[in-house]
Amino acid sequence: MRILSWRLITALVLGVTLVSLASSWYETRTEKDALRSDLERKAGTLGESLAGTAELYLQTGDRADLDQLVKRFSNREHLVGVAVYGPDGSTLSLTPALEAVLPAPPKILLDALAQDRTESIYTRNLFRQDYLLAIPLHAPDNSLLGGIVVVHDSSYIRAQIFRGWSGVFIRIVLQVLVIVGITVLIVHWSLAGPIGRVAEWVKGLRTGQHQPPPSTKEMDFLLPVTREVAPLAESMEQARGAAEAEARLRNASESEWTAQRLGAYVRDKLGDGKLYVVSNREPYVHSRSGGSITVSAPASGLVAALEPVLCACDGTWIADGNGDADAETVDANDRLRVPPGEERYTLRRVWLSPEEESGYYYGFANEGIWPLCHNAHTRPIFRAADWEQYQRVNRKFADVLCEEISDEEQSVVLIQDYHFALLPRMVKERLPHARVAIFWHIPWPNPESFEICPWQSELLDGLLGADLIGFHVRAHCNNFLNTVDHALEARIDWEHFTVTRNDHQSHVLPFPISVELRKDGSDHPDARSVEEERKATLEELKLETTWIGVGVDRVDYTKGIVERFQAVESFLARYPEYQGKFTFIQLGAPSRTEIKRYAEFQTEVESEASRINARFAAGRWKPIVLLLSQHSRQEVQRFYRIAHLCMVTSLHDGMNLVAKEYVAAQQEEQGVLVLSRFTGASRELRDAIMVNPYDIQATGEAIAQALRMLPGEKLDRMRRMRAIVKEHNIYWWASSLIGSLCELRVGAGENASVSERTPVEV
Ligand code: ADQ
Repeated sequence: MRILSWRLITALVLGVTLVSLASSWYETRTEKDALRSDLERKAGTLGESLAGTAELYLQTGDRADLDQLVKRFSNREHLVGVAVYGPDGSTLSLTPALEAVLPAPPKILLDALAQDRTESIYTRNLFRQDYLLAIPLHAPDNSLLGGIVVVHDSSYIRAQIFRGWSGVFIRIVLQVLVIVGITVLIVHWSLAGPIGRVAEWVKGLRTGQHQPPPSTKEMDFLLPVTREVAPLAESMEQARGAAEAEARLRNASESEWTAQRLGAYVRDKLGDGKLYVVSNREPYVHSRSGGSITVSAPASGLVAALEPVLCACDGTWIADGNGDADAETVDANDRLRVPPGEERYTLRRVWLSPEEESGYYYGFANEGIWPLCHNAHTRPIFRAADWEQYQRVNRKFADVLCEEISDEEQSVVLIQDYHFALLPRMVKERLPHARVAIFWHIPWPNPESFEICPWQSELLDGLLGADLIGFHVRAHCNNFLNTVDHALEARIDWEHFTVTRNDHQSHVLPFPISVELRKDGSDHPDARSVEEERKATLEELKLETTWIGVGVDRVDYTKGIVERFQAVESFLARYPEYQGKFTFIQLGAPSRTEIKRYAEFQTEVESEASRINARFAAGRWKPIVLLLSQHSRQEVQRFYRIAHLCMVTSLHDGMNLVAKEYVAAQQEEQGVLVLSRFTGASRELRDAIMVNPYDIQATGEAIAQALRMLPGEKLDRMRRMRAIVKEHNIYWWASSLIGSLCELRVGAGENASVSERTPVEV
């Protein structure tokens, strides 16, 4: 890059030359003055001494001595000669060399005689330059005897100055070269480098290679520019990303769903309608910490899926406000706009009393329905008091929902989970033209299991108020339809998966929930390699091991955590060569600890880990690391990334998002998933190693199989699973659910069938 133009270089050369010339002129002038004053001093000394002697000879009239004196002072260094004149200016004696130079008394002499004082002058003729000093001569009575003229050749001064100037020209040329050269180098290093890097960065942005701005350390002077360009770059990057995503979608025949595409799709489907989501858990929780209020978003797949939809169509999310600062952050109608800082949809909080919370949430939902729907051999507990609270809270939510719904005919309501089984009927009775769906996130058991619930008919009737009832997999839909068949008076259409009861039709369909498969590495912001990440994590855990397995769960008896630990024990006992080399890291988020069974289960998990560790641990190695806390999303991602295998051994699970999260995090495609057959995820992720978690020895064998699997096979399996998660991601789930609901005809004459949207056999 040429930073200095020729015009700048010429100006630089001229400037340097002028400065050099001025300083040289000053130097030579000083030198010339010094040489002249030296000559004048020498001439003055000589003249004074000759004048004394000449005065003596003139008084005695001794012409011979006078001639002798004049002759003696010739041909000395730079001295041309001496001439003595009478008071009238007549020549008395003259050095022969001066005969040609002073054919007549010089004017300077006549001036000196006339003024009676010493005079001097520089004269120049064709060949030489002389210095003439004229001194009047006096008798002792001070009468004028004549004058003496001393003549020096001063040409050497000119010659010396001339020689000096020729040196000056060479010096100027050298100075110009050195100064211009140094300037060019300095400019290049201090300006061209940083400017070049900024230009490269801007070029990268232009050509789509997004890089962080160059370091500001060496380019403070460019900070204003980079500060302006950085946000510009960010916007460009986002715009480019959106455009590329759009283009990709078009190329992939619209097979990949993104938050943006989902937003646009739902806006289109809803038209002028409004969307309402009801869930127990809220998307933003306000808490007090010290003197201030902080807001946090729970790490939840559900929130991730539904938030873009609400943001896109400005809907309303109704949820239990259980943050300790929630009440302080709502308006007079218990509403607030979220996400914080963006305010794109409304969060309406519902307040529950401790009795309601305890009876509805901990009691009926989590001690009753949860174990009822999971075949995990924990006995459900049904208390009439809890049932009372459950109905009461469902009514409370129905009141709030009906209060919020502004236009019944245009409204779309998505109710989430087993906490609100009665809500669909309650809403539909009051607003028959609203479109209502409920998504059941946990399994549905067979009719014989379900019928132990004393209020099975009420629960089923409540659910059948919905226009659409969603489960993760077909088997759960079938179980639900069988249960309805078994327990209620209703017409079931097995071909179209509908139930008609009291002239109302409910569609029952599978919508396998999923996660987002990010390709941009934003879950691994520090960009460490897997190997570096693994090393750093083991150092933090003060652990030495070669192979890592991971499990990530709420500490819940349905997740098969104890069975998993026992499988690790069985594996290490059967393959002792892995003792000291394989460690299983379990992230366990304490959950529902107010419930006795959960508190006991957590103790059981801890003691099982301790027992197995006591059996095998040696030095800095132990077989099980149990990290009991709610980890951040980044931390969970980190463990997914470093793990050679992930174990999901649920005894029964609606879907299990951990299995899909692990697959989504495996960008290097070298991890192996060990997956329970009893999860919804096992219907889609068929390339996992399937296990029956009750079979401890076989699950231990699965660990061995995973660790011994060849890289090529790992890659093939993981690639296939990633392709499935990528295509059927969380946005696809939300679009299928909302799209299906919007296709239904509701109200009078409702009998439209919904096209099956689930392309995989679930
Ligand atoms: P869950 O029973 O909660 O969900 P799951 O689907 O596995 O089970 O989701 C758990 C979520 O919590 C995952 O996102 C996981 O990363 C996170 N998590 C678990 N332990 C954690 C920890 N220690 N720290 C931080 N995060 C942790 C219910 C049903 C499932 C169904 C989902 C969604 O029981 O079957 O898949 O809803 O519909």
